[in-house]
Amino acid sequence: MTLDTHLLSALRETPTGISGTDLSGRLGISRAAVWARIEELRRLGYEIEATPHSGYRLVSAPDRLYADDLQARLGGARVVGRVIQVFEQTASTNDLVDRLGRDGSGEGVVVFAEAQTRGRGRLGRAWSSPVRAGLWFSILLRPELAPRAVTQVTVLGAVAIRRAIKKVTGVEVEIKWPNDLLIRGKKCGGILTELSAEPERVKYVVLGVGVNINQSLGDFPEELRSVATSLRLETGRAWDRGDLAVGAIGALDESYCRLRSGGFGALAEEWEAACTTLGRHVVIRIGDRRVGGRAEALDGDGALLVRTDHGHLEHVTGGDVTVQP
Ligand code: BT5
Repeated sequence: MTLDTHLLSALRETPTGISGTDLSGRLGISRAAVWARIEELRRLGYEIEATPHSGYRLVSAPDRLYADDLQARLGGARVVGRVIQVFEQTASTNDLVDRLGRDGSGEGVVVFAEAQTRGRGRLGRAWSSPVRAGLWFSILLRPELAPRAVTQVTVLGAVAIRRAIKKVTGVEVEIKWPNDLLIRGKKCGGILTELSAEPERVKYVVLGVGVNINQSLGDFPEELRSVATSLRLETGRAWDRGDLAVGAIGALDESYCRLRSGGFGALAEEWEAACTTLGRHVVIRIGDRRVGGRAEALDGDGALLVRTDHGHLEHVTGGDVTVQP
């Protein structure tokens, strides 16, 4: 834990204020050094009041993600969120984490960017990621899975993000197979799972997550305005991105630990309950191929089971779904 993580934990734990002497004792540094760190946090945009009576008191935090503060708010050891990095801007957080995977970093590293210049979806499609409007982040995972079962990671990502959004904002998000998060039929988030694998074994997975939080309609490119939405547009108020980031990391950690101990069944049930694709007649485009039929369930690998019009059961692991009316 860094000094700032300790300092912000202490400030957040004592909303009425904590004295310089207490902070210096807790952190094992001088009162002058505490003061210097407080000044540095103020420069980052933290509003910290200092009074002789109640000591230092955190009044407000800036609308920017700060890794040490996210750690302070998460508290405790975990897999997802073991290490957190925040970049002001990058091309794509999936690329940064892919590099970490290749270089042998341990799993659980989470990389956020406040803006992405080349955020992407599946099949090289663009993902709009304006500065400080949402959460754009990727996680390095090293699950013991066969490559065909990697859809399990997309499923866990979708249910965890859904759970976090519900907990923080109360909004019910629907899941559209395989990776869309929707509110009233409009897309508010998406998951991009990429992997590096040998034929029988996954080396690492990059789980990329985009969640639209505080965009107004004008923040979306014109072509997305009728199909995309943000939590702010749906609720009429802005949300604290730090709350959602902390909620998302917590939920992803819990779900990932469940997956690792063989608990995919429970995640699949949670997914099925939130999925608007199941029970519907769908057409799925996979490259040049089309599969039409009724979406019935998820199989043990996370593939969608589609009963085709000819009565076959197809296990579909990718593609674009159109739900038929
Ligand atoms: C996705 O792809 O939905 C996966 C999106 C994953 C984004 C995250 S952000 C952090 C990490 N780093 C990255 O570079 N990516 C991940 P797909 O199902 O292919 O959907 C892409 C389509 O969604 C686009 O073609 C647009 O139509 C639409 N779209 C683009 N930006 C959007 C946005 N911000 N909100 C809603 N829809 C959007």
